[in-house]
Amino acid sequence: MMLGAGLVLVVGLGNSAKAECTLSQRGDFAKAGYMKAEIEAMCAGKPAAPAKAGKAGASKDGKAVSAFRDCADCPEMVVVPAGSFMMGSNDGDEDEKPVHQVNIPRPFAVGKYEVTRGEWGALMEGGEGGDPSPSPDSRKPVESVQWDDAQDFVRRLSAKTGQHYRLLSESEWEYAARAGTRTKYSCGDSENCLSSVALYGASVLGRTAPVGSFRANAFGLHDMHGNVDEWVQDCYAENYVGAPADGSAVSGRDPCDRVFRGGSSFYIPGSHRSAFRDVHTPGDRHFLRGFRVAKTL
Ligand SMILES: [Ca+2]
Repeated sequence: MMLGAGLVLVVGLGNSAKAECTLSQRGDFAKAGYMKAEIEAMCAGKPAAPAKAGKAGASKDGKAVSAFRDCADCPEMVVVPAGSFMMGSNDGDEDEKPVHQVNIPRPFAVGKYEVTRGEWGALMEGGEGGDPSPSPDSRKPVESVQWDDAQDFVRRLSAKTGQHYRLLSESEWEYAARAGTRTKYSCGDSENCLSSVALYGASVLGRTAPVGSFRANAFGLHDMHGNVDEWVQDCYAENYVGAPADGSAVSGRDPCDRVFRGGSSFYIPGSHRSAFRDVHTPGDRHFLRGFRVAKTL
């Protein structure tokens, strides 16, 4: 297992969790725009403050990204603009080819963060599935979520709000992760930059960070790289021959193997590339796998 440069977050288990940050991690928080008192709070295991508008949450034109919620306990959402991008990579795995253009025809909303334990618990009380991490921190991402669990969550969220919530399609996810870039990561090609936007190479005790602990991409989205893997809607196809070019999800026989994206905190940097794909059966429940929601506008 490759260890990220200085990004080991050491957290004790149990309700008396004690957290410490390395100097390097404190530096990453500072670069992400957090003030000293906020960094101390986060390193003491308290929830992360919201991203800094105009810094972590700035759009490419420098304007602050606005976020919204449809209810007090609902995930915070960011509007992603329509646009086109080149999906895939010629420098990655075979299933990332061929590189092809995808057109996202209209804006849609994306969860600013991975779905958190708090959001999961508020909506899924009495529901099936989901096994939040042993950390008591409600701002950490929910883990051990089956693809079917995620579907249940978006169904309930849609019913509660009267809005159309869903998972992202795989192409929407890559579009949102790239945020206008064609580099390996949203911040560039280097592992050094990855450490400013993602928790990766973590220790077993500090395996996830509160959402929003790292710098947002140009769309104002946090943790697209790292922290927990994120289920998307699509059935897995072994390459992009004949793949949808309009942002829609790949459908197939149900059940089919489902795609997840972004890499988790245990993975090596190459697994956090914007183009990297992973797949499992929809009933698989892995402790570093969660999701984020999308909303059709
Ligand atoms: Ca993630």
